[in-house]
Amino acid sequence: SLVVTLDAGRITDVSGNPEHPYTQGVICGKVHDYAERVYSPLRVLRPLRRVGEKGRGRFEPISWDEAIEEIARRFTEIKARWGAEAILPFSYGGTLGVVQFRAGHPFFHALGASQLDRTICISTAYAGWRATVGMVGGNDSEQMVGADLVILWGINAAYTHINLMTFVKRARGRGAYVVAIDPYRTRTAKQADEHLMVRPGTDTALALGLMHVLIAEGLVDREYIERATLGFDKLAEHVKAYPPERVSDITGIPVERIVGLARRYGSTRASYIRVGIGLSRHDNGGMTCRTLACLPALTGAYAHPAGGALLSTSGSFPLNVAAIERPDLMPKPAPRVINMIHLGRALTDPGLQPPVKALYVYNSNPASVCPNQELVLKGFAREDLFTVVHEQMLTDTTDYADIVLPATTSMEHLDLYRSYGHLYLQLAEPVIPPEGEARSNWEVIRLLARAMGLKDPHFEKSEETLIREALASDDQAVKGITYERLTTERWVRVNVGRPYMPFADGAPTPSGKVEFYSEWMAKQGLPALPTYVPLQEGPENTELHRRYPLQCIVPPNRFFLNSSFSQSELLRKRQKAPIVFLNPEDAATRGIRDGDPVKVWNDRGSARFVAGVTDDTRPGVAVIEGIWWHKFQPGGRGVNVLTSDRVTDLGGGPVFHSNLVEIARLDSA
Ligand SMILES: Nc1nc2c(c(=O)[nH]1)N[C@H]1C(S)=C(S)[C@@H](COP(=O)(O)OP(=O)(O)OC[C@H]3O[C@@H](n4cnc5c(=O)[nH]c(N)nc54)[C@H](O)[C@@H]3O)O[C@H]1N2
Ligand SMILES: Nc1nc2c(c(=O)[nH]1)N[C@H]1C(S)=C(S)[C@@H](COP(=O)(O)OP(=O)(O)OC[C@H]3O[C@@H](n4cnc5c(=O)[nH]c(N)nc54)[C@H](O)[C@@H]3O)O[C@H]1N2
Ligand SMILES: [Mo]
Repeated sequence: SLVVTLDAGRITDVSGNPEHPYTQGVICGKVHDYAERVYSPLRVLRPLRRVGEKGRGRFEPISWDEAIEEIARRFTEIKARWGAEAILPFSYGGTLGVVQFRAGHPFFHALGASQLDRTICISTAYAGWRATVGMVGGNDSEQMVGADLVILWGINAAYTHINLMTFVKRARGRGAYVVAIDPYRTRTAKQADEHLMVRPGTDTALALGLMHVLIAEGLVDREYIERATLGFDKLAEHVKAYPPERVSDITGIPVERIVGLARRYGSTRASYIRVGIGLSRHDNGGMTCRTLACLPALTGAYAHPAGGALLSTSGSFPLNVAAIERPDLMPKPAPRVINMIHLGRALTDPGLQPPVKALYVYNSNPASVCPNQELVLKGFAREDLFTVVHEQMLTDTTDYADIVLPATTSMEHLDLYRSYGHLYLQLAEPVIPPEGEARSNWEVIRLLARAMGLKDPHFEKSEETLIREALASDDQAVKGITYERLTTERWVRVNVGRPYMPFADGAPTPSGKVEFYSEWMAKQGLPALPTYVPLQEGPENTELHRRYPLQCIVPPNRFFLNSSFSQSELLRKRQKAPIVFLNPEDAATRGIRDGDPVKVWNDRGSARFVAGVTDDTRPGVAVIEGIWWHKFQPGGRGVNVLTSDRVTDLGGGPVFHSNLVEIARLDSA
């Protein structure tokens, strides 16, 4: 929740709202400087039409009428010649507002366009979590303040969930022992009492090692297991195969640290595990999340008011989103589905029928954020592809657009916000009028619907009406939370009670229990019990590892939000340069010194970085934080030329962190 200060109609300051129970007055640096973004010299202020080559980003201004007329004409032609599936919408997280996030859905559904499977972030983690506990939820993170042990597992909260750190610090101030589990020493790990520098992609093995000790030493809660779980006897037999010695070999963590953490965890019922999405971005990421969700069920921490675990609170906001998405407007049979992380393939596959002939991008910067960037850019460069990009900024993606449309920021449009970290719903009203000729996602979709002759009354609705319809859900968790309440109270906690312990007596799985043993996993072709499955692209792939001996993880940096804020000169300066961190040992064998320009490459591509030599990362693991727009990166290519468009074990998500590379000094490369 933000407090925005205006002077003569201009934003002069943005700060965290001290009254909001989760924000508590704290916001991150990038949002503090939000005015810089709203008034950025790279802001799109008028509709634009391409005049130069694709990729050059050269445009002439046109009117809204001309832009909408041209898009409607091209969509109509493409639909007539190739069928509506030749049109593909592409959108993701530019705004997570309930209306503006899914504004395009009803239009593209009614058109019969290809559907987009939005897998790039949470699909894998959520699928894994659901396998064990049946819903995407967990104990309220505010309750962590009362915990005696906090484990931050694969989450760099100091960068990515800054408000969570308020509660971590309070817990620690009360005497809680804080453990961070991450392949490198993040800013979060530096604030913890203990850091386990796990080898990327081996967390399942680590968790199985903990389970081995917990069960062997009788540090489990028999009563909770009996009452609320399924498959304990099978699990107990199974984890005998994961003694700490074996787990130490797999994870790179010393035996005594594994045993130590297991004993600490087993003797603390007020233990709170906060799991990040990061560790799901691996070949085996779904299995990892499923496995971690089992741990609090062994000790009974799920039933402790200051214990348990959380991946995300998304499942606690059962809004009526169908009222906004309108899947009923789709023709039958439903149009084909394209996985968003296969954008490059979809744009270049000669066998795809019909081919993708038109792309409508909003809320996303796919030229920067999608894996296998070389293939994505090859697709974007197609002269016969009609690309529309609705954007706030002149990004790497708008450089390839035929038409660019100016978008409002969250300061300029109305929306309803839920959360994936806390339990409050909130309304945000515009604080300034749209800059230039900017329009919100929903306004543009309404214009397009009218221009394409779509008659459904849905396209007459206002943003406020859509919010009211989304709130009109029968679910107990949001019952009684009305538009009026939100305008007067500003934020409202969902009706889940306090303390919130959704798995205290079981879980909404098929068996009604927390499932150590999962039939559903078996149906997906995966082991039914938590099992360590090595990465496809990791050291166990010895042939590939010989050529590319470094595991390269690519987590967020501090001052960007995915590729957003890369437009800001101020924040680019704070971020210094696109950096690859590597261990002094790996640097020495390659003759690399701190600050050297280097190239990082694999079979998918090559990009340039500055070497950051540090023992914050372990030998064999390189770290590239953040996504710089590649137009600001020397060599014109970004981190995602290195990442693969392979899918994970569950949910069709990306394997951003399962990535083998080699690094060399630029002058010798
Ligand atoms: N400043 C900033 N904040 C952000 C974002 C941003 O770009 N910048 N992005 C936002 C978005 S969209 C999301 S989804 C969230 C993501 O936020 P997080 O849930 O924190 O996920 P990641 O940042 O991808 O990864 C978190 C940590 O997982 C670690 N990791 C990688 N592989 C492994 C592994 O095998 N095991 C373990 N234990 N750890 C591993 C990474 O090193 C990283 O420190 O953050 C949001 N917040
Ligand atoms: N290497 C690497 N790649 C990653 C990740 C990583 O950690 N490392 N993280 C992945 C993750 S978790 C995610 S979620 C994705 C995110 O990928 P994206 O969803 O593409 O997120 P952003 O890069 O923030 O780009 C969002 C764009 O939407 C625009 N925008 C913002 N608000 C609006 C609006 O209201 N309307 C319109 N039309 N546009 C708007 C912004 O200006 C911005 O350019 O990236 C993924 N890619
Ligand atoms: Mo994300």
